[in-house]
Amino acid sequence: MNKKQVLFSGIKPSGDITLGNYLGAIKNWVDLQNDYDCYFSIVDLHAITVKQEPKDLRKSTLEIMAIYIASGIDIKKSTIFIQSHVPAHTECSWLLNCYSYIGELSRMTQYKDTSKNKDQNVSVGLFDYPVLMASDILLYQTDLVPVGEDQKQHIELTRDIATRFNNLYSPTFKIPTPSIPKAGARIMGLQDPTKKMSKSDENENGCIYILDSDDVIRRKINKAVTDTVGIVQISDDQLGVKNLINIYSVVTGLSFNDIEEKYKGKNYSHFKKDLGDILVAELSPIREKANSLLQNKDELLKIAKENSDKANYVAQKTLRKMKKKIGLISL
Ligand code: AQP
Repeated sequence: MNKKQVLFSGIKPSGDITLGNYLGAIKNWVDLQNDYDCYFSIVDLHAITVKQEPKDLRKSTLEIMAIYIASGIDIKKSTIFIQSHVPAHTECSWLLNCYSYIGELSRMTQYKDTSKNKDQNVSVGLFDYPVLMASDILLYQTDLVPVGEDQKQHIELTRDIATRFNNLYSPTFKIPTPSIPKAGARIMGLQDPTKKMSKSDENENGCIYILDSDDVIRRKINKAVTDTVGIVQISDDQLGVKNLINIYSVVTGLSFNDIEEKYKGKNYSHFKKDLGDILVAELSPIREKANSLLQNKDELLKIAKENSDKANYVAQKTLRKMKKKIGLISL
């Protein structure tokens, strides 16, 4: 039997998980886990590149873990672990820092966007985030990295760093390929459809959170920004409606055409009511299961421990290889 290819992906616990994280990442992972040897991490070390309240960080970390499992990630098939439980990530990151250039990191769009309004309080960690991300990926000899469109540049950088290291020494890392889902690649904010839906958005009405109650989901969809055109159609002049159609399509599997056809002659409130129902049907079983898992924190921590042992084993193997090639003496 051929060995399965390796897949790595993760979400950072920088707030409550949104519909964007779910449709752009988790939902796709559930299908991919049958064909790949998957590592799904809760990347807490990435979260602290911007300020986090310790109690919120702890809460979000466990919530993400519960949401992964509740969404259908099977711990018998996939490895779900908390990044800081595998010290190889930080060690590898230091080593790779020495093979990464300030110029290439300065070109990262996400860094430029996140640091824009922060002036002197931008941490070195925020700047260096892509090198830690490269470490996350390369330690597992990853073939495929499913990410949203916004992360593509970081995967390209990972490939550059890995190729540079391989050429300098000898083949050490697999060169990973990004996989951008066609649908759900970019879910936009409900209040500002020119910006992607983000956990850290200060306007709660802009995001649907996976643990939102049914009423809140329906209310947020009802309040979502639309326009005065009044036609349910895909148009770049109707960004709010376009985003809602995209969400509808990713959840139901219906094409944009099917949806336009279905809502011909119907008003936005009719369309929004249906979309609210569709999202409630998708998310409420996940919320209920996640909340029930969160009742038993010890069990979640036990899963985290077992899975991090597995991740540690694989990551250490790559790290040892790196150190040897660099010329570091091992005991
Ligand atoms: N709006 C989105 N549409 C589609 N995919 C998205 N992802 C995030 N937002 C959307 C995908 O979710 C995965 C995990 O993301 P992350 O938490 O590691 O980082 P992020 O992309 O920075 O997520 P947020 O929600 O925007 O967090 P904050 O606000 O803290 O920066 C990735 O695959 C991402 O593409």
